Amino acid sequence: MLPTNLLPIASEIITLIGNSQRILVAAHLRPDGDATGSVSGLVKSLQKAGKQVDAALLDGVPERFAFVFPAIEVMRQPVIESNHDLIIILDSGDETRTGFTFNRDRQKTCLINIDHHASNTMFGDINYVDTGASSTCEIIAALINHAALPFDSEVALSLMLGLVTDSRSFQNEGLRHTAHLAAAKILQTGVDTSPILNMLNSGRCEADLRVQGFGLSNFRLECQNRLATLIIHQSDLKKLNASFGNVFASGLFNLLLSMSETFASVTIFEREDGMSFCEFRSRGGIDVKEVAVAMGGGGHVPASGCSRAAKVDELAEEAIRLMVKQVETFYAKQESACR
Ligand SMILES: [Mn+2]
Repeated sequence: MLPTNLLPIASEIITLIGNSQRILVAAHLRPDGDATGSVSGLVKSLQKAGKQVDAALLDGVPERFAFVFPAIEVMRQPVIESNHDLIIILDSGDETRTGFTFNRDRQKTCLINIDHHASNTMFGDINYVDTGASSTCEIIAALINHAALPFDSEVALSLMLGLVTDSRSFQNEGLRHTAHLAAAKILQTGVDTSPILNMLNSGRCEADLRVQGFGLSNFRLECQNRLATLIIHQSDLKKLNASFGNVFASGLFNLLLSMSETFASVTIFEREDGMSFCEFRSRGGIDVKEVAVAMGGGGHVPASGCSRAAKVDELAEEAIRLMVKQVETFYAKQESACR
Protein backbone atom coordinates (compact mmCIF):
# COMPACT_ATOMS: atom_id res chain seq x y z
CA MET A 1 0.00 0.00 0.00
CA LEU A 2 2.99 2.36 0.48
CA PRO A 3 4.36 4.21 -2.56
CA THR A 4 7.84 2.79 -3.34
CA ASN A 5 9.57 6.17 -3.15
CA LEU A 6 8.35 6.65 0.42
CA LEU A 7 9.44 3.20 1.70
CA PRO A 8 12.81 4.42 3.09
CA ILE A 9 11.09 7.23 5.04
CA ALA A 10 8.44 4.79 6.28
CA SER A 11 11.21 2.50 7.60
CA GLU A 12 12.83 5.43 9.39
CA ILE A 13 9.52 6.34 11.03
CA ILE A 14 8.81 2.76 12.05
CA THR A 15 12.27 2.45 13.65
CA LEU A 16 11.79 5.74 15.50
CA ILE A 17 8.39 4.64 16.82
CA GLY A 18 9.95 1.34 17.92
CA ASN A 19 12.64 3.20 19.86
CA SER A 20 10.23 5.71 21.47
CA GLN A 21 8.17 5.27 24.61
CA ARG A 22 6.52 8.70 25.07
CA ILE A 23 4.88 9.92 21.88
CA LEU A 24 2.80 13.05 21.16
CA VAL A 25 0.37 13.03 18.24
CA ALA A 26 -1.14 16.34 17.05
CA ALA A 27 -3.08 17.75 14.09
CA HIS A 28 -4.44 21.06 12.82
CA LEU A 29 -6.78 23.73 14.20
CA ARG A 30 -10.52 23.31 13.60
CA PRO A 31 -9.95 19.57 13.08
CA ASP A 32 -11.92 17.93 10.28
CA GLY A 33 -12.70 14.22 9.99
CA ASP A 34 -9.22 13.45 8.69
CA ALA A 35 -7.35 15.34 11.42
CA THR A 36 -9.56 13.89 14.15
CA GLY A 37 -9.58 10.37 12.68
CA SER A 38 -5.85 10.18 12.00
CA VAL A 39 -4.88 11.41 15.48
CA SER A 40 -7.38 9.09 17.12
CA GLY A 41 -6.43 6.08 14.96
CA LEU A 42 -2.69 6.47 15.45
CA VAL A 43 -3.05 7.15 19.19
CA LYS A 44 -5.18 4.02 19.66
CA SER A 45 -2.76 1.85 17.68
CA LEU A 46 0.30 3.15 19.56
CA GLN A 47 -1.44 2.75 22.92
CA LYS A 48 -2.35 -0.82 22.04
CA ALA A 49 1.35 -1.34 21.19
CA GLY A 50 2.17 -0.36 24.78
CA LYS A 51 3.35 3.19 24.16
CA GLN A 52 2.57 6.14 26.39
CA VAL A 53 0.76 8.48 24.01
CA ASP A 54 -0.61 12.02 24.25
CA ALA A 55 -3.12 13.41 21.75
CA ALA A 56 -3.17 17.16 21.08
CA LEU A 57 -5.85 19.18 19.22
CA LEU A 58 -5.93 22.85 20.18
CA ASP A 59 -9.61 23.28 19.33
CA GLY A 60 -10.60 19.95 20.89
CA VAL A 61 -12.64 17.18 19.29
CA PRO A 62 -15.75 18.37 17.39
CA GLU A 63 -18.94 16.89 18.82
CA ARG A 64 -19.84 15.12 15.57
CA PHE A 65 -16.54 13.20 15.60
CA ALA A 66 -16.60 12.39 19.32
CA PHE A 67 -17.34 8.72 18.59
CA VAL A 68 -13.72 8.15 17.54
CA PHE A 69 -12.38 9.63 20.77
CA PRO A 70 -13.86 7.59 23.61
CA ALA A 71 -11.92 8.08 26.82
CA ILE A 72 -8.91 9.75 25.24
CA GLU A 73 -7.87 13.02 26.89
CA VAL A 74 -6.84 15.67 24.39
CA MET A 75 -4.20 18.28 25.26
CA ARG A 76 -5.39 21.83 24.49
CA GLN A 77 -2.82 24.21 26.02
CA PRO A 78 -1.22 26.42 23.32
CA VAL A 79 2.34 25.90 24.57
CA ILE A 80 3.39 22.29 25.05
CA GLU A 81 6.53 21.68 27.09
CA SER A 82 7.43 18.43 25.42
CA ASN A 83 9.45 15.76 27.15
CA HIS A 84 8.34 13.23 24.56
CA ASP A 85 10.69 10.97 22.64
CA LEU A 86 8.76 11.72 19.48
CA ILE A 87 6.26 14.28 18.18
CA ILE A 88 4.11 13.27 15.19
CA ILE A 89 2.14 16.01 13.43
CA LEU A 90 -0.65 14.81 11.15
CA ASP A 91 -2.61 16.36 8.26
CA SER A 92 -0.98 19.79 8.66
CA GLY A 93 0.72 21.64 5.80
CA ASP A 94 2.71 23.73 8.26
CA GLU A 95 3.63 23.49 11.96
CA THR A 96 1.74 26.73 12.66
CA ARG A 97 -1.48 25.06 11.39
CA THR A 98 -1.50 23.07 14.64
CA GLY A 99 -1.84 26.29 16.65
CA PHE A 100 0.63 24.82 19.17
CA THR A 101 4.12 25.86 20.15
CA PHE A 102 6.11 22.73 20.84
CA ASN A 103 9.01 23.49 23.16
CA ARG A 104 11.34 20.57 22.65
CA ASP A 105 15.00 19.63 22.91
CA ARG A 106 15.80 19.09 19.24
CA GLN A 107 18.58 16.64 20.11
CA LYS A 108 16.19 14.41 22.07
CA THR A 109 12.76 14.88 20.53
CA CYS A 110 12.35 14.21 16.81
CA LEU A 111 9.42 15.80 14.96
CA ILE A 112 7.74 13.78 12.22
CA ASN A 113 5.44 15.42 9.66
CA ILE A 114 2.92 13.05 8.04
CA ASP A 115 0.58 14.66 5.53
CA HIS A 116 -1.00 14.65 2.08
CA HIS A 117 -1.32 18.41 1.37
CA ALA A 118 0.46 19.59 -1.77
CA SER A 119 1.21 22.86 0.04
CA ASN A 120 3.18 21.08 2.80
CA THR A 121 6.29 23.04 3.78
CA MET A 122 8.34 19.97 4.87
CA PHE A 123 8.67 21.41 8.37
CA GLY A 124 9.57 18.15 10.13
CA ASP A 125 12.87 16.51 10.94
CA ILE A 126 11.36 13.65 8.96
CA ASN A 127 8.69 14.33 6.33
CA TYR A 128 6.33 11.70 5.01
CA VAL A 129 4.26 13.66 2.51
CA ASP A 130 2.22 11.64 0.02
CA THR A 131 0.23 14.12 -2.04
CA GLY A 132 -1.41 11.27 -3.99
CA ALA A 133 -3.02 9.88 -0.84
CA SER A 134 -6.70 10.63 -0.37
CA SER A 135 -6.26 11.44 3.29
CA THR A 136 -3.84 11.29 6.18
CA CYS A 137 -5.98 8.42 7.48
CA GLU A 138 -5.12 6.45 4.33
CA ILE A 139 -1.40 7.06 5.04
CA ILE A 140 -1.74 6.00 8.68
CA ALA A 141 -3.61 2.84 7.64
CA ALA A 142 -0.80 2.00 5.19
CA LEU A 143 1.93 2.80 7.71
CA ILE A 144 0.56 0.84 10.66
CA ASN A 145 -0.25 -2.07 8.34
CA HIS A 146 3.31 -2.00 6.98
CA ALA A 147 4.73 -1.72 10.52
CA ALA A 148 2.48 -4.53 11.82
CA LEU A 149 1.28 -2.18 14.58
CA PRO A 150 -2.13 -2.97 16.19
CA PHE A 151 -4.93 -2.49 13.62
CA ASP A 152 -8.22 -3.64 15.18
CA SER A 153 -11.80 -2.46 14.67
CA GLU A 154 -11.36 0.51 17.05
CA VAL A 155 -8.35 1.79 15.14
CA ALA A 156 -10.21 1.06 11.90
CA LEU A 157 -13.26 3.17 12.85
CA SER A 158 -11.04 6.22 13.42
CA LEU A 159 -9.18 5.77 10.13
CA MET A 160 -12.36 5.16 8.12
CA LEU A 161 -13.68 8.54 9.32
CA GLY A 162 -10.92 10.52 7.60
CA LEU A 163 -10.76 8.22 4.60
CA VAL A 164 -14.46 8.71 3.86
CA THR A 165 -14.67 12.44 4.63
CA ASP A 166 -11.48 13.61 2.86
CA SER A 167 -12.17 11.50 -0.25
CA ARG A 168 -15.80 12.72 -0.26
CA SER A 169 -16.94 9.11 -0.06
CA PHE A 170 -14.34 7.97 -2.63
CA GLN A 171 -15.56 10.51 -5.19
CA ASN A 172 -12.48 12.75 -5.47
CA GLU A 173 -11.04 13.24 -8.93
CA GLY A 174 -7.87 11.20 -9.46
CA LEU A 175 -8.54 9.00 -6.43
CA ARG A 176 -5.68 6.51 -6.20
CA HIS A 177 -6.37 2.77 -5.84
CA THR A 178 -4.57 2.86 -2.47
CA ALA A 179 -7.61 4.59 -0.96
CA HIS A 180 -9.62 1.46 -1.68
CA LEU A 181 -6.81 -0.78 -0.44
CA ALA A 182 -6.86 1.13 2.85
CA ALA A 183 -10.65 0.76 2.99
CA ALA A 184 -10.29 -2.99 2.44
CA LYS A 185 -7.79 -3.25 5.32
CA ILE A 186 -10.14 -1.24 7.51
CA LEU A 187 -13.20 -3.38 6.67
CA GLN A 188 -11.23 -6.61 7.18
CA THR A 189 -11.13 -5.77 10.90
CA GLY A 190 -14.90 -6.30 11.03
CA VAL A 191 -15.49 -2.68 12.08
CA ASP A 192 -19.08 -1.44 12.33
CA THR A 193 -19.03 1.77 10.28
CA SER A 194 -22.60 2.82 11.14
CA PRO A 195 -21.49 5.77 13.37
CA ILE A 196 -19.80 7.27 10.29
CA LEU A 197 -22.80 6.65 8.02
CA ASN A 198 -25.12 8.17 10.63
CA MET A 199 -22.87 11.20 11.00
CA LEU A 200 -22.74 11.70 7.21
CA ASN A 201 -26.37 11.02 6.34
CA SER A 202 -28.29 12.25 9.35
CA GLY A 203 -25.81 14.12 11.50
CA ARG A 204 -26.81 17.69 10.67
CA CYS A 205 -28.66 20.06 12.99
CA GLU A 206 -31.34 22.64 12.16
CA ALA A 207 -28.86 25.53 11.99
CA ASP A 208 -26.71 23.62 9.44
CA LEU A 209 -29.73 23.35 7.14
CA ARG A 210 -30.80 26.98 7.72
CA VAL A 211 -27.30 28.08 6.69
CA GLN A 212 -27.48 25.82 3.65
CA GLY A 213 -30.81 27.43 2.69
CA PHE A 214 -29.32 30.90 3.09
CA GLY A 215 -26.34 29.95 0.94
CA LEU A 216 -28.48 28.45 -1.81
CA SER A 217 -30.57 31.64 -1.94
CA ASN A 218 -27.66 34.06 -1.88
CA PHE A 219 -24.77 32.71 -3.96
CA ARG A 220 -23.73 34.57 -7.10
CA LEU A 221 -22.30 33.36 -10.37
CA GLU A 222 -19.31 34.80 -12.21
CA CYS A 223 -17.19 33.84 -15.22
CA GLN A 224 -20.13 32.59 -17.33
CA ASN A 225 -21.43 30.56 -14.36
CA ARG A 226 -18.13 28.71 -13.97
CA LEU A 227 -17.51 30.29 -10.55
CA ALA A 228 -19.99 30.41 -7.65
CA THR A 229 -19.31 32.91 -4.88
CA LEU A 230 -20.99 33.27 -1.51
CA ILE A 231 -20.48 35.75 1.32
CA ILE A 232 -21.96 35.06 4.76
CA HIS A 233 -21.79 37.84 7.33
CA GLN A 234 -21.92 37.26 11.06
CA SER A 235 -25.22 39.22 11.04
CA ASP A 236 -26.69 36.65 8.58
CA LEU A 237 -25.68 33.82 10.90
CA LYS A 238 -27.23 35.59 13.90
CA LYS A 239 -30.53 35.95 12.05
CA LEU A 240 -30.46 32.22 11.31
CA ASN A 241 -29.65 31.39 14.93
CA ALA A 242 -26.49 29.80 13.60
CA SER A 243 -22.77 30.12 14.24
CA PHE A 244 -19.55 29.87 12.29
CA GLY A 245 -19.30 26.09 12.75
CA ASN A 246 -22.64 25.59 11.00
CA VAL A 247 -21.13 26.97 7.78
CA PHE A 248 -18.64 24.07 7.67
CA ALA A 249 -21.33 21.53 8.52
CA SER A 250 -23.84 22.97 6.01
CA GLY A 251 -22.31 21.13 3.04
CA LEU A 252 -22.41 24.37 1.03
CA PHE A 253 -18.80 24.38 -0.22
CA ASN A 254 -19.30 21.28 -2.34
CA LEU A 255 -22.99 21.85 -3.03
CA LEU A 256 -22.10 24.97 -5.00
CA LEU A 257 -20.12 22.70 -7.35
CA SER A 258 -23.12 20.49 -8.06
CA MET A 259 -24.30 22.73 -10.92
CA SER A 260 -23.26 21.27 -14.28
CA GLU A 261 -21.78 24.56 -15.50
CA THR A 262 -19.91 25.42 -12.30
CA PHE A 263 -16.30 24.30 -11.77
CA ALA A 264 -15.14 26.45 -8.85
CA SER A 265 -16.61 27.94 -5.70
CA VAL A 266 -15.52 30.27 -2.96
CA THR A 267 -17.36 30.82 0.31
CA ILE A 268 -16.30 33.71 2.52
CA PHE A 269 -17.64 33.93 6.06
CA GLU A 270 -17.04 35.46 9.45
CA ARG A 271 -16.46 33.99 12.91
CA GLU A 272 -17.90 35.46 16.11
CA ASP A 273 -14.48 36.93 17.07
CA GLY A 274 -14.08 38.85 13.80
CA MET A 275 -11.75 36.36 12.05
CA SER A 276 -12.79 35.83 8.43
CA PHE A 277 -12.44 32.60 6.45
CA CYS A 278 -12.38 31.55 2.80
CA GLU A 279 -13.08 28.05 1.58
CA PHE A 280 -12.23 27.27 -2.05
CA ARG A 281 -13.44 24.25 -4.02
CA SER A 282 -13.04 23.18 -7.64
CA ARG A 283 -13.38 20.31 -10.05
CA GLY A 284 -11.91 19.61 -13.48
CA GLY A 285 -8.39 20.68 -12.53
CA ILE A 286 -8.69 24.37 -11.56
CA ASP A 287 -5.98 24.87 -8.90
CA VAL A 288 -7.58 26.63 -5.92
CA LYS A 289 -4.60 25.83 -3.71
CA GLU A 290 -2.63 28.54 -5.56
CA VAL A 291 -5.24 31.11 -4.56
CA ALA A 292 -5.27 29.93 -0.95
CA VAL A 293 -1.46 30.00 -0.74
CA ALA A 294 -1.39 33.52 -2.26
CA MET A 295 -3.73 34.58 0.54
CA GLY A 296 -1.65 32.98 3.30
CA GLY A 297 -3.51 29.65 3.48
CA GLY A 298 -3.05 26.25 1.92
CA GLY A 299 -4.64 22.96 0.93
CA HIS A 300 -5.14 20.81 -2.14
CA VAL A 301 -5.73 21.54 -5.83
CA PRO A 302 -9.54 20.96 -5.54
CA ALA A 303 -10.06 22.09 -1.90
CA SER A 304 -8.24 24.75 0.08
CA GLY A 305 -8.78 27.56 2.53
CA CYS A 306 -7.35 30.58 4.32
CA SER A 307 -8.23 32.83 7.25
CA ARG A 308 -7.35 36.36 8.34
CA ALA A 309 -8.19 38.87 11.03
CA ALA A 310 -10.01 41.13 8.56
CA LYS A 311 -13.50 42.24 7.64
CA VAL A 312 -15.36 39.63 5.64
CA ASP A 313 -16.06 42.04 2.75
CA GLU A 314 -12.40 42.97 2.52
CA LEU A 315 -11.35 39.31 2.35
CA ALA A 316 -14.18 38.57 -0.10
CA GLU A 317 -13.06 41.30 -2.50
CA GLU A 318 -9.56 39.80 -2.68
CA ALA A 319 -10.70 36.15 -2.77
CA ILE A 320 -13.26 36.71 -5.54
CA ARG A 321 -10.85 38.82 -7.60
CA LEU A 322 -8.15 36.12 -7.40
CA MET A 323 -10.62 33.31 -8.10
CA VAL A 324 -12.03 35.09 -11.17
CA LYS A 325 -8.45 35.46 -12.43
CA GLN A 326 -7.66 31.80 -11.67
CA VAL A 327 -10.77 30.53 -13.48
CA GLU A 328 -10.26 32.85 -16.46
CA THR A 329 -6.58 31.88 -16.77
CA PHE A 330 -7.48 28.17 -16.61
CA TYR A 331 -9.99 28.46 -19.47
CA ALA A 332 -7.76 30.79 -21.51
CA LYS A 333 -5.01 28.13 -21.36
CA GLN A 334 -7.45 25.38 -22.34
CA GLU A 335 -8.76 27.38 -25.28
CA SER A 336 -5.27 28.21 -26.57
CA ALA A 337 -4.36 24.51 -26.25
CA CYS A 338 -7.34 23.63 -28.45
CA ARG A 339 -6.29 25.93 -31.26
MN1 LIG B 1 -6.63 15.62 5.20
